[in-house]
Amino acid sequence: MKPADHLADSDPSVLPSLHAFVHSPELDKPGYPQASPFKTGRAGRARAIADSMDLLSGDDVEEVHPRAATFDELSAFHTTRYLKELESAGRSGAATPAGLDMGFGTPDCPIFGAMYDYPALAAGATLTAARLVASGRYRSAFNPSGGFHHAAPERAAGFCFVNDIVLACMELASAGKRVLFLDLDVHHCDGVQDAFYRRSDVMTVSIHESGRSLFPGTGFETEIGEGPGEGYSVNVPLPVGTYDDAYLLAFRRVAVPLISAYDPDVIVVELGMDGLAGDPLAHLHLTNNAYADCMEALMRMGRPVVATGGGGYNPEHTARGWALMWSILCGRGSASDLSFGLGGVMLGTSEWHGGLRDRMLISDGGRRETVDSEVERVVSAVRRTVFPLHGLSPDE
Ligand code: OKP
Ligand code: ZN
Repeated sequence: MKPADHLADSDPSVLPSLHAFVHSPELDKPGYPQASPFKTGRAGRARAIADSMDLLSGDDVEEVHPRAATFDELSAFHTTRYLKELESAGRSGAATPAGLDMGFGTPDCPIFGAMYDYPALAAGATLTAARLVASGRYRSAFNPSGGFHHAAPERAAGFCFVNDIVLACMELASAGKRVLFLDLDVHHCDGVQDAFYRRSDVMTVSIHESGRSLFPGTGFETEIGEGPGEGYSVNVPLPVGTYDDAYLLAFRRVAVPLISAYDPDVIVVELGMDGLAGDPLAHLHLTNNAYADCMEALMRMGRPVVATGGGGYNPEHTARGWALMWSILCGRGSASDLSFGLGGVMLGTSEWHGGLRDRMLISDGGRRETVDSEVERVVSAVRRTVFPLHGLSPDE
């Protein structure tokens, strides 16, 4: 089929109607050391906000408790010696020289008691989400405790010890699915991109703050995949100060046409909330409306969706953002927006009488022009190099 045949949204009536929120109280237990900016409590907070808005009840919603991924399951991507070092560092509280080489004991990936168990459970939750969706009975499944996109087969990095996303994408691809991975975290998904750089059965699309100003320093528009994977790794690096409309332009002009042309069986999306304005680790200027608008467009593409959390270092804004993401994933986005502040039935129970969306943020004129011209440059560059590989025209 020609790409143009896929530009229309598929008929949503053929999609299954169940939605799974994958979480368990065990994932709320303290994980990383106090001093780490990575707060595992965000998922439970998101769950509590969603619950307070009745977004976890009804015939079409299930709360699913995951089990930990087994050593064998983790070995699908990570090496045995890495997993053994991870296990023993957690148990003994110290890394061997080999463990230090694997990235343990850095400020981002410190040694702590749960450094094997927590990532194994988080990965089990993402695998559970992927399996629910692969069963054909679920429209969406969300593990807010997932999204560890930096971990490599034999290396921990950027708070990530086990790459749950790679494991889930591998499993979906092994089941014969055409997988689209979309990464909306403010950091480039280097671990996921590297895993599939030479493959065309998993396409990765990452929209992030440029590696010129942010960790991990990769994800430039020139990285487009290699060999059989050429055109199947896509990067949209954004400048400091990128605001909602500029972000949405990148999403609409790059991600949407490419996803339509790729025609995936399933979409996996990483929903790091660290692009929000004021995030202590990054420098974009987004509101959660940008993430919400992207997710609504993604849902309209009519494919089942596996969603994970990710970064987000203002815990309260991140939790509210994930509750908002869940409202869209479970098909109640606009309803949960409108039922508040209007004397709606949920008024008595909700923590969020004003709805989950942020106020708009206005970006000042000078800053805006600088951002616009850089975003336009990057968007045209990606369209010029990647679009023709998918039978798409770079211009209009
Ligand atoms: C993880 B995720 C420099 C410190 C950089 C890394 C942040 C990792 C973010 N060595 N810290 O993508 O939100
Ligand atoms: Zn991040």
